[in-house]
Amino acid sequence: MESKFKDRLRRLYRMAKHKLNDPQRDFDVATLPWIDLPGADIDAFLATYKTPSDFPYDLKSLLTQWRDQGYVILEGALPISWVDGLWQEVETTIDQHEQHSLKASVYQFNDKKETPIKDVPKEKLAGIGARLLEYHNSSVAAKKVMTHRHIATFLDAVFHEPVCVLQSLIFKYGSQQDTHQDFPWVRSKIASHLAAAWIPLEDVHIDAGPLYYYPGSHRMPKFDFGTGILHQVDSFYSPEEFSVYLDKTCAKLGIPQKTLLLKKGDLLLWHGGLAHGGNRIGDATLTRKSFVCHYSTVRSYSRHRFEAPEVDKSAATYYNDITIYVNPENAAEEDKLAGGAAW
Ligand SMILES: O=C(O)CCC(=O)C(=O)O
Ligand SMILES: [Fe+2]
Repeated sequence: MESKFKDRLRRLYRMAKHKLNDPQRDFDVATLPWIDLPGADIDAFLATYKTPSDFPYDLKSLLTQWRDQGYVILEGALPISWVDGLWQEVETTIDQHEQHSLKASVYQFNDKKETPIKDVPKEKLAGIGARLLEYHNSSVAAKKVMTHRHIATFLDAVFHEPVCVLQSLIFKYGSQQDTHQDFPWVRSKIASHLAAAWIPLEDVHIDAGPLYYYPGSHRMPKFDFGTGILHQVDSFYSPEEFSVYLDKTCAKLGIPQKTLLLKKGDLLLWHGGLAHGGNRIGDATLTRKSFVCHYSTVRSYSRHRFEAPEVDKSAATYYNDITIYVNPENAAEEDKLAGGAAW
């Protein structure tokens, strides 16, 4: 009893200390992307912005939807041959996993501790709960898909400064992730410089655990982990409490949950503050092959996070003006899957 009381006191003391340190409670207005600033004027932006002539969507309505709803869907943006080619390459990579050091995280195998796929049994890699991490570093095909010119055009309009790839994940099955926003975890210097793409590598079935999202939730009041808006190892509140907060606050604000049922070739782009998650898998025989890509700006993410502290510039390649840093942890395998080079 006494020790419980002491624990409580200790927690209160730590919380008070954190409050005094004045942790970040919201995105910094000084570095917000223009479109997130109060009164963002899309017409004024478009008056001087040069939209590529082959961009097949109405940029004005996309930017308006991004500003107000925190996401856009680009239907039929990607060549089906690229999407199929990428998945075939992933299947072969899983099949020949002993030849690859790219990493995976697998539920109830190495939970959260990322392991080279050569050390993960094939059945685990190909099963529910597995995700391949930073696959794009090994694959030219993945690099091409994640920087497709329509994605590049939209991200360029949103950030209006040089964009880079921050992180990527490949899933064969639904993630079944609880509701979350990405910015507390997917981190770079400027928390608001974050966007993501959800790219289906097959048509999404309703029973395969589709992604869900809350339109407009990118503008809801931010959750305070007790250590500010970013999740830290010593945060007082857990990801589960964060998730409950998001679901409850969206319900209170009258924001309905939407389910994402995209077709191969389509993609969703979402704002780093949009609340989303993965539905439960209704039918465990159904796959939900997908490629999730996170982007930031070069200003916010100026070098690869795995780089040694003394290195201030990472080697990089450029696709449609998007910077992709070489993964310094696995540089020998950068672009080793080169099939996409012919596309
Ligand atoms: O694909 C999913 O179900 C969720 C992925 C996700 O939330 C993420 O990678 O940020
Ligand atoms: Fe996410």
